[in-house]
Amino acid sequence: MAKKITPASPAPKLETATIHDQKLQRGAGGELHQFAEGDTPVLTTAQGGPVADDQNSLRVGARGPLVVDDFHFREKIFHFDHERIPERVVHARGYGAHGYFETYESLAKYTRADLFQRPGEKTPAFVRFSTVAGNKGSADLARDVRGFAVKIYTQEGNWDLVGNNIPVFFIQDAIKFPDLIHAAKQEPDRAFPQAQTAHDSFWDFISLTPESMNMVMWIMSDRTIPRSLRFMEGFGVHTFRFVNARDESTFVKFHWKPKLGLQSVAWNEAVKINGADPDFHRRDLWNAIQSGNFPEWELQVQLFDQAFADSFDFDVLDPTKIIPEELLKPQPIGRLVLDRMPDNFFAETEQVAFMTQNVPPGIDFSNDPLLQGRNFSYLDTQLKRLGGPNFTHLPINAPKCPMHNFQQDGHMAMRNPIGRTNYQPNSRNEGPRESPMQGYRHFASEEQGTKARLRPQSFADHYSQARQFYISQTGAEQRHIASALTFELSKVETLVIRERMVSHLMNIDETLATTVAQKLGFKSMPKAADAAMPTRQDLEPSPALSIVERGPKRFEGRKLGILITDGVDAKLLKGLTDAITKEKAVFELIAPKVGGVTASDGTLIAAHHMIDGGPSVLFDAVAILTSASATEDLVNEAAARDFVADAFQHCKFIGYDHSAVPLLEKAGIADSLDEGVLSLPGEEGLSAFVAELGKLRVWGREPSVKLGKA
Ligand code: HDD
Repeated sequence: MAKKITPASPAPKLETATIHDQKLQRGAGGELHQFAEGDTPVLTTAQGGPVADDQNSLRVGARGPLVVDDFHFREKIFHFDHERIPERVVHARGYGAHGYFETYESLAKYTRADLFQRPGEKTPAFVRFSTVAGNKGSADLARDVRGFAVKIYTQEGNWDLVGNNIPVFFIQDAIKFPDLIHAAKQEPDRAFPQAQTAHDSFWDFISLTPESMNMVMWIMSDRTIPRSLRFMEGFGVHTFRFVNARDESTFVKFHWKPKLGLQSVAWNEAVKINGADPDFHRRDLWNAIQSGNFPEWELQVQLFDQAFADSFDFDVLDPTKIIPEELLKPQPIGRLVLDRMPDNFFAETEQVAFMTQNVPPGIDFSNDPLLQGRNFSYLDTQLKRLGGPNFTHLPINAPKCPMHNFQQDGHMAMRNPIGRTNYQPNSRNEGPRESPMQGYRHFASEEQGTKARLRPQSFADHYSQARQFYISQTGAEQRHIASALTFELSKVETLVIRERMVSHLMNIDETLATTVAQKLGFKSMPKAADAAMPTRQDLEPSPALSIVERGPKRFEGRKLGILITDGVDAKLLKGLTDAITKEKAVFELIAPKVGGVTASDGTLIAAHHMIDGGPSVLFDAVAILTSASATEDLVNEAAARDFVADAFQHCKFIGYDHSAVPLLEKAGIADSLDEGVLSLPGEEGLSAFVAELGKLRVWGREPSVKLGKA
């Protein structure tokens, strides 16, 4: 029997913690208890020495100099000075949550991966969502790709599926990643713009990189301004391999599908949310999980063999291409549920280290050159970020399965081997040995070729799928793409870059190109960009690519904002809030004063926000329940008028009672009421309103409010 060298037990749990200003202590099972009254622990230095005075530094005389004897002061300030670690070079702003992955059926036929063998088995998981370009403190609603990184702590090691909410990428070769990111982030001489691609460098690089055109369509679509992290898809992007116990391989693409469906905001709304609540996505995830509404995604896979790959119009190794779902239907294989927030943001969300190279036996890589380049980059970056090779000792990164090896020493080593033998083979019969049967076996693919810096011809079609994406969108979504391109290019000062971009659009869709050119004020159209391959006009639209087509058709998980005043009809308000709760949605009350209002029946109702603090952009739909006398004051408040006008402009459903009509008039919408503005009183009014909410937005209104027209 091999003797255990590295203790396999999980890293030690914190004994005490302070959460939300409460003093807490961990019990034996890891559960948190509040300290008993009168049982407050004594403050100590990091060396364990009890502290007598934490309010005043040591000095000579009341008004004299400080002295270096003050080891408590020096240690405290030293530690504070070193609190920050380098932020991630990309995906710096992120938010994480714990949960589990549950397997539906055994996938033994395709993969030997342990987590996919037993139906119903749950495996712990941690997910970190992020934006890409902005710094750690940037706002949540930046137009940007969202990272969707999943770490699953399987019994055969951690599996990191480090994906995005978009299934394609900008570039085909990892060697271009530093250029892409340099161009996207703040320009180096001026350090702006923050968290935005609307500047010369980004579009200069993009317009010189035709392979990015499919991704350009995705990032200019509403995918990059999601309403909630809970309402977006995730994708593994690359083609991977499943490998079964007989070492047979099946290609696989991974997709996360949100249970609550897809939803995005309008651009003008995103801009305002960033001001009203820069933590909008964080707060939303926090509130959902803390209130027991656990977000859930289904893991679906597109499985295919070499024959399918050979017959497909594009190269399955090209990360700028998808396999349309209509062509190859994704199969559901399990679900991911997020049910717990981290105890400590830094320890978990900040220190979590995702690495594409982390795959358990049964999951393998393909020859996608972007994936292979990533497999180098992530390990390297963790060393820089976390300061040494022992970052796997941090509880968030440590596997939750037994592990034994001879790795030792290094900065901050926590898991230290015991005993004399730290090598193998050894004649003492000590320590772990490799296992050809249990261990990871790389798929034995046959490879040959000339060593050279090459790009295959099968990667050369840069426009066909960009066109397919565009023609698969609804009219409203196509308008948003045109508006987004116009907005971004309007911030580009170099005219030739604007023209170069429009010349690419000519290869994607001529109407789109012309619309953007006109909105930018072009006097004439540029000629279409030279293309390595002509755009295929025969690709069928793929409805799966549209967010609106994939909408949830229900209000579950969404939030209604109800603007109330003194004298609000108590029965109507209760009827509405009950109906919303029944839909498994939530509501928040907005009032002139956060202290609340006195309702028609005399009850005092506290509000969640004052009107300035709860603009309608924070809600999926709004209702306005007032009394006639209070409305007289309300019409004079700019924030109240904006509340209504913005909700209308952002194509939201609006419910109102009759006394609110003067406010609708003052907000300038009374003359253009449509099927999305509904009168509430009466049971019929209420149920009609709540039923309509499932449509989420009245996009048909948009052309009349000229939303987003540049
Ligand atoms: Fe990356 C972080 C996703 C290409 C190099 N990447 C990072 C994160 C996500 C992705 C979600 C954040 C992980 C976290 O939350 O900690 N990256 C992608 C996707 C890509 C991609 C979906 C293309 C399909 N990335 C990519 C390339 C390279 C990198 C081609 C380098 C050659 N990515 C990194 C990195 C980061 C990173 C520099 C920064 C911080 C980190 O890794 O931990 O190594």
